[in-house]
Amino acid sequence: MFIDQVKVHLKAGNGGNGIVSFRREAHVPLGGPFGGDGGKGGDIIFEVDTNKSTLLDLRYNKKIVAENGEQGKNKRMHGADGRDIIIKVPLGTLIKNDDTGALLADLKHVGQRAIVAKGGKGGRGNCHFKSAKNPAPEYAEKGEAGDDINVKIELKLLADVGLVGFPSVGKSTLLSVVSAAKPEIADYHFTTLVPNLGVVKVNDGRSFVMADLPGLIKGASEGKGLGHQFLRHIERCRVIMHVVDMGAVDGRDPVQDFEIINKELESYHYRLMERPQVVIANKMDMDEAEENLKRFKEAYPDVEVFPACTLINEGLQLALYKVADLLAVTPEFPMQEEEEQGVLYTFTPKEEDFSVINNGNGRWTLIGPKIDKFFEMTDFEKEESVRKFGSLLTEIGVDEALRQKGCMDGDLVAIHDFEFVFEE
Ligand SMILES: Nc1nc2c(ncn2[C@@H]2O[C@H](COP(=O)(O)OP(=O)(O)OP(=O)(O)O)[C@@H](O)[C@H]2O)c(=O)[nH]1
Ligand SMILES: [Mg+2]
Repeated sequence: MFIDQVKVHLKAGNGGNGIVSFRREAHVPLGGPFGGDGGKGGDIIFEVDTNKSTLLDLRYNKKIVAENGEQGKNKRMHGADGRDIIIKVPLGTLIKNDDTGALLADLKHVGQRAIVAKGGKGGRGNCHFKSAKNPAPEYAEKGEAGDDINVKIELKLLADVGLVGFPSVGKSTLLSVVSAAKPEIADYHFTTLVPNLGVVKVNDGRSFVMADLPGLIKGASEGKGLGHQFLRHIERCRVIMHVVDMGAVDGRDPVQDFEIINKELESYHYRLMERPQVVIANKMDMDEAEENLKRFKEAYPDVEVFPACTLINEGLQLALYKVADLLAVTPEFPMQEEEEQGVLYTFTPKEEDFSVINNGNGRWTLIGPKIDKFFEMTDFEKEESVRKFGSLLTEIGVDEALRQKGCMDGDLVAIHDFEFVFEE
């Protein structure tokens, strides 16, 4: 089974602690602070590797942990930085924060790298805190914690051209004769479970990446067959090569086939029908092929068709020129996430449940979406409901937060127009 989605927990290295130490040497009576800084925690970096085509290696690696920075050393020496971890992924990999859904990296260029989980900074040793007032500081900073996130890694195949059609129409055969790819070819349906990529070189020197995709069937856009999970791989293809079996080897009607597949592309929500199509009339060596092609042309007079016999690589060169021409004039289609997200490589901070505002004179205000929600759900006429409201606030940490900010017994806390007296 083709792995195109994996969830992994990433823990970047923590920064090492700075240390407290003092210079003690013979003949140096007042040796000052001498504690060094902690090292930086290791980052977790994702990098495009064009030799990879699946996320398979990540499947068994549920948690990836980068090394922590070492703590600082005496004599102002830095602790060693934690080693970074570099995870190689195929071109076209998307990494999302699994908790918030935010897109963290969109790896679509050869050699591209993205730091997805950042290691913590090392804490400063006490040698940094010396001042006239405090010539011998007894404290040092702790290291910063490294990012700790759950990510969802998705692979969207990155091909310029996608081969689309019913099962067994000869998509993989086509890819195998125009590129060095060696996909499995057989006369049973759904031979291709994993999309294969091949680099196609046209005789005039132009080249592009082609993907053979698993066969589509009627209802694929609603999840039937294997089509559904792979339709989204077509999203990034700029041109579609639509292969039709003119030999009608499986007993279907090629005229209908063409319409059914286009309907599926249309029903899928990624505007797949907006991509230009190059139509291949395959298996022209079969007896009924000529007759079917004639009917096909009558049914779709405006569609340019390239008759071919992929088995012996016949009739494909013109179609490949056509693809290269179309690629030259067809821009990339923005993907759904990009349109929604706008910005890439952003971390969305977790939304706070509430905030505490100090109004002075022992008066405080609480605001925030969770508080509003509880507030709306509470009937302030009923004692029990009010009590429940109180315990919900405690549950999300309101008491603790108020106390931390300096709220004292007897202070007044307001939520909208409701006020209560704070007591421990
Ligand atoms: N007669 C004839 N048979 C062909 C031709 N091209 C491919 N075939 C045969 O058609 C069968 C299916 O070919 P594949 O290339 O595996 O078809 P596919 O579209 O990739 O099929 P799936 O991966 O199952 O969707 C194989 O038995 C091929 O040998 C052709 O031009 N003529
Ligand atoms: Mg195939």
